[in-house]
Amino acid sequence: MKYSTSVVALAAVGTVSGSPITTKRDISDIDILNYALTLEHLEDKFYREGLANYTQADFIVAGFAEPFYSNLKEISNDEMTHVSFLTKALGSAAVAECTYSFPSTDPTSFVALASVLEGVVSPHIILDTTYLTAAGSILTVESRHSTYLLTSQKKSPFPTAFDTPLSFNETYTLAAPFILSCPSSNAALPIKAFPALTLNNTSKPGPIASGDEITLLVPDLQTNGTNASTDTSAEETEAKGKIYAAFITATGPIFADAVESEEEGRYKVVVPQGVGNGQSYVVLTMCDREVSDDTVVAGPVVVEVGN
Ligand SMILES: *[C@@H]1O[C@H](CO)[C@@H](O)[C@H](O)[C@H]1NC(C)=O
Ligand SMILES: *[C@@H]1O[C@H](CO)[C@@H](O)[C@H](O)[C@H]1NC(C)=O
Ligand SMILES: *[C@@H]1O[C@H](CO)[C@@H](O)[C@H](O)[C@H]1NC(C)=O
Ligand SMILES: *[C@@H]1O[C@H](CO)[C@@H](O)[C@H](O)[C@H]1NC(C)=O
Ligand SMILES: *[C@@H]1O[C@H](CO)[C@@H](O)[C@H](O)[C@H]1NC(C)=O
Ligand SMILES: CC(=O)N[C@H]1CO[C@H](CO)[C@@H](O)[C@@H]1O
Repeated sequence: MKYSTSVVALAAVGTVSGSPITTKRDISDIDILNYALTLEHLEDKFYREGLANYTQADFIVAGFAEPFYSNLKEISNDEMTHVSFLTKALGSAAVAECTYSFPSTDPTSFVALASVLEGVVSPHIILDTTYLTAAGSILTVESRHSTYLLTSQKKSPFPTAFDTPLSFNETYTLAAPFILSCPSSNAALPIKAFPALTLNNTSKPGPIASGDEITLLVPDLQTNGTNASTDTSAEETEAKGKIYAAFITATGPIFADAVESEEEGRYKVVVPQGVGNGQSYVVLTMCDREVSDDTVVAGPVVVEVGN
């Protein structure tokens, strides 16, 4: 589970005066709670659908141990509780559930997607101390869900010493593909999704290791075989400059060249040394010194690394 550096940073700000950590604040507490609620709604609906789609017997046939189904019910119940907690805290400002589309088709792909979603959903910067406590206590439960789901898939329950910090907009980019539409009465949040980034598994089967070449695709930029010669949109122009792949880690991004192939929107990247095991988050960026919302071109995408 990716934790929010912001929550930790704020804990530091609250207790250590003259802390070097500064937090950019262009988003209100209500927006932040609604952002958290947006992600909790998505998780809540996902687990309820999964429990409706698959029976206990389905999970056993797929190789999950006997108590998995009842534990899944508990996870689902936790998400429902998070939704009602945040909805109550926000009162009439609370955003409502949206409509979603989840690509899982069987118990195994459902659990794999659950593991990705648990890594995505985390409460972020919440300044008010009341909310900070609540956010922290939601966070620890979500990370136990994540651990349980990883273990159930026979993966390492704690693959790295640090979890990955992502910005609001990067996190939202991972959630956005599952959100089809939201009620028009929901307040518009000051967040946006970057263009989607996907991984094409061209190399060997199994997890990806340092030194492997991977292909990253930006579907929005792909011209699908036709030459859009007159298209000079901002995104296309940006993509013409030098592009890097940044593997985001808690100790800072690790950059690699992203070489665009003849076909637009396809980038070849050699996975750099030093990327931790487990779910790694990769963005395409215009800069090889830092990753910020001003430099990200597309992504993140989750890449499973096993060195
Ligand atoms: C549940 O099944 C429906 C109908 O097949 C499908 O559209 C939906 O994506 C499934 N949801 C999950 C979480 O597996
Ligand atoms: C996220 O994107 C929105 C919309 O472009 C922008 O206003 C906001 O500043 C971004 N968030 C951060 C933390 O940069
Ligand atoms: C993904 O890679 C395979 C194997 O190289 C290739 O046949 C396929 O066209 C690629 N898919 C996309 C969307 O680029
Ligand atoms: C890549 O391929 C491996 C093995 O073929 C598969 O287990 C993994 O899920 C694939 N990853 C993605 C992101 O498609
Ligand atoms: C697109 O344009 C390039 C450069 O002019 C050319 O080499 C390529 O064959 C064109 N592709 C298609 C599908 O027309
Ligand atoms: C520019 C364009 O039309 N891109 C499309 C190419 O195909 C992908 C996958 O089908 C679409 O997602 C893109 O929108």
